[in-house]
Amino acid sequence: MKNLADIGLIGLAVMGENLVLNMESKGYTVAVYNRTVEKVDHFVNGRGAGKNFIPAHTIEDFVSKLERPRKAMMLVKAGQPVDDFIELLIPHLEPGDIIIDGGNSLYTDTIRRTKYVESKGLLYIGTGVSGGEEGALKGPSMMPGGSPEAWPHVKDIFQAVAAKVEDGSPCCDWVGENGAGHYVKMIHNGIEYGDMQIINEAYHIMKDLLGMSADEQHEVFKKWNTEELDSYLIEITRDILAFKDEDGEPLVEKILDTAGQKGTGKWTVVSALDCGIPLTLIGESVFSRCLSAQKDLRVAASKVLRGPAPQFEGDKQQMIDDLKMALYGAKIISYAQGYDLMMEAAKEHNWNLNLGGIALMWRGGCIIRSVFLGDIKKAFDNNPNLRNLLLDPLFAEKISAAQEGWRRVCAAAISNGIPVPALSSALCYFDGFRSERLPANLLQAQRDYFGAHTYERIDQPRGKFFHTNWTGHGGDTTSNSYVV
Ligand code: 2AM
Repeated sequence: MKNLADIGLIGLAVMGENLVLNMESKGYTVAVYNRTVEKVDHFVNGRGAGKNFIPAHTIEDFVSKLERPRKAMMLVKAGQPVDDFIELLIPHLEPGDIIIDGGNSLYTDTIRRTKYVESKGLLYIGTGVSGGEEGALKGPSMMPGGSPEAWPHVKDIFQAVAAKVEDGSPCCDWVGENGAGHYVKMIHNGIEYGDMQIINEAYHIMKDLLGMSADEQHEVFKKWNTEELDSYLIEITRDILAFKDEDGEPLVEKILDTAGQKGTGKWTVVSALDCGIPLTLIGESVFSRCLSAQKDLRVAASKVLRGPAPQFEGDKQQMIDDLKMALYGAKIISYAQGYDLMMEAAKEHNWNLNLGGIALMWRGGCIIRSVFLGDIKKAFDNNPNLRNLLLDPLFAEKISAAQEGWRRVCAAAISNGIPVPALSSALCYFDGFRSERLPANLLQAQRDYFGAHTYERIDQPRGKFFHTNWTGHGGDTTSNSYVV
C-alpha cells in the first residue's frame, strides 16, 4: 500500500463508505476520517479490511496522509457541518490543495464557499452525487462544479468511479464554475419529481378510468420499459406494481397516499420563479405532493364535493397507447423547461454550462437515468447553441407525433374528473410555447387601465410605450413617472 493517499474522504456514513469502497476498487488509495472517530476503525477493520485505506484519527493526521495537491472530500450532512469542516481543513492545507463537497448542498452555499476557499489560495469543488447508496458503490452520476483549475486533478478519479453508459462514457464531466454542479444536481432532483408525477398520473388513469388491476398495469410498464420510455423510474414502477403484500394483494394499494418531500423540488421551483422561467411541470409536481399531504382535508372534502364518476367507453388499448404518448410528450416538455431554467441560471451566474455533458451525466447512475437522455445529448451535439429543446428537429417531430394521444388522455381525464395537473399543464405549456400570439395583449390593457403600466403596440417599434386614458377621467400620468 502507498504511504500517501490519492484522495481523502471525511464522512463515513453509508454514502461515504460506499463511495470510498468504489474508489478503492478502481485502484485508488483513500484516506478516511469521520467526526465520530470510532467509525474510522470500525470501517477499516470491517468493510474496508485488507483494502487500500489509510485511517486518520484527527484532521491534521488526515491531511498529512494526502498526496499533493491534496484532495480532501467531504460527504457529511449538508449545512453547518460543511462550513465547520472547511474551517478545520484550511489551516492544514497549502495553495493548490482542493476541498471537495460531495453532499447535498444548496448551490448558493457552494457559490459562497467556492469564493471563500479560493480567497485562501485553495481550490473548491461542489459536486452532486446521485444514485443513492447503491450508486455510490457501483457507479453514481457525478456533477462537479467549482474552481475549474481543480478539475484536471480529480477528473480521473471521478470518472473512474462514475457510472458508465453503453459506449463506456462516464456519467461525470465538468459542469461549470462555483455552484454549477450543485445547481445541476438540484435540477436533476426537480426533474425526478416531474418524471415521478407523470407516471403517477398515468397509473391513476389506468386504475380509476380504465379499471386495470395492478398486474395489468405491471404488464404495460414492462412493455414501456423496452421502448422509448425505457428508464429507471418506469422499471421500478413495473416492479412495484407486481409486488404483493403478505396476503397476496398488491402492496402499493395499501400505502397511504401522502407524499413526502425533502425540498430539492421546491428549491428548483423557487429558482424558476426567481429566474422568471416557466417550469410548470415540476411546479405542478411539487404542488401535487403538497395536495396529497392534505389527507384529512381531502377526506373531508370528498364527502361534500362531487364530480363525475369515471366511466370509460372508448378503446382501452388505444387509451394505453395514448398514455404512452402523453408521458412521452410531457417528458419532453419537462426536460425542455429544466434546460431552459439551467440556461437562464447560467446567464445569471456566469456559468459556462456543459449542456450536452449534463444529459450524459444523467444518462446513467442516477434516478432519472433513461434512454431518452441520449437523444438530449445528441440534440446538443448537433447544435451546441440550441435555444430550446423543443426547437431541435428530432424533438419537434416527436412531440408533434405525441400530441394527438396526449390530448385525448387529458380530455378523458378532465371529463372524468381525474386530476392530471402535470400532463395537462405540460400540454398547455406546449400550446402556449408554439403560439405566436397569446392573450397578454388584453393583460397589458388591463394593467394600463388600472395602473397606467403602459403597453407596446404591434404597429410600432419595440421599446416604445403607450398609455391610454381608458375611462376618459384618468390623467396622463403613467406608472413610469411615479411609483405607487
Ligand atoms: P458522525 O458519524 O460523527 O455522526 C452523515 O451524517 C455524516 O455527516 C456522518 O459522517 C456524520 O458524522 C457527519 N455529520 C453529521 N453532522 C455533523 C456535524 N454537525 N459535524 C460534523 N460531522 C457531522
